[in-house]
Amino acid sequence: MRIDVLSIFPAYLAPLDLSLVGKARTAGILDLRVHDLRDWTTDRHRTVDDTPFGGGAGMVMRPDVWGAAIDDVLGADERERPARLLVPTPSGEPLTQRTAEALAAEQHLVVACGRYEGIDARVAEHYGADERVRVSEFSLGDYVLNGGEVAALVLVEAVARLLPGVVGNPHSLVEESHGEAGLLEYPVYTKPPSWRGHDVPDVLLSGHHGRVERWRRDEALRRTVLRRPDMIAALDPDALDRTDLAVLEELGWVVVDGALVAR
Ligand code: JFB
Repeated sequence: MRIDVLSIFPAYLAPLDLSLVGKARTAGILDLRVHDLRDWTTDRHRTVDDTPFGGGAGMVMRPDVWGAAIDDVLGADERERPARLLVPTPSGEPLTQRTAEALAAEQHLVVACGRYEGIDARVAEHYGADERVRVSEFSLGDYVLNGGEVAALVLVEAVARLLPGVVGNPHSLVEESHGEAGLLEYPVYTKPPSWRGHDVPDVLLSGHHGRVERWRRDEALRRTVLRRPDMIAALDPDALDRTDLAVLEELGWVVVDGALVAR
């Protein structure tokens, strides 16, 4: 997979040389190119922003600079298999594991990291009508950042770890939070069995695989009820066993008209 990241702070993307993403790059699984947007400016001051039409605070990034940069990183062959233009913005659709999975199946991603008050809206509009690319404006969550670079880091890491050959054991991908189960992960423990008076739950030392599995499932349900009731409400009750439903009932969740609701 090829990923181009465009930013006025390319140094912000330096962590992508490290760890799993760095390994994917050296292994040739990921061709990641980070570019300085100012390379596409044409004036002496390398200007990327200007004042907003209609007035208001702050500055807006100019569409002409972005257009020149995006045109250059898009290949001539993109009509066959459109590239994906990903634009982090606080007003975008939430980035989810499902998004990351879909993007991991693509050939070419372009991430346009804005700063200031964001990128002139005509850039997304223009490339939205361009056959070579599909545009997605996405958000990391409901809090305000200063620019798109952190979102680009998050996106690249979330996608790169799904590429075949990047994460050692593909089984570890299916069991994790936001995987197929629709639950948060169960708590994990390692040695020593007793640490500062805190003991590893006996069941995990019992060697009884069936009981371990059931305990983990109960803990996952418990955590999800406490931390992410929205995920409980989204569960399909038909995908739950009788013990799941009993645990949920104890935690105040019952099935009404085929859906889970808090009592
Ligand atoms: C992303 C950004 C800004 C307008 C602009 C570019 N979850 C998120 N919060 N904030 C961002 C984000 C994501 N993804 C984000 C790109 C840009 C913020 N800004 C600053 C702040 C408020 N309104 C510029």
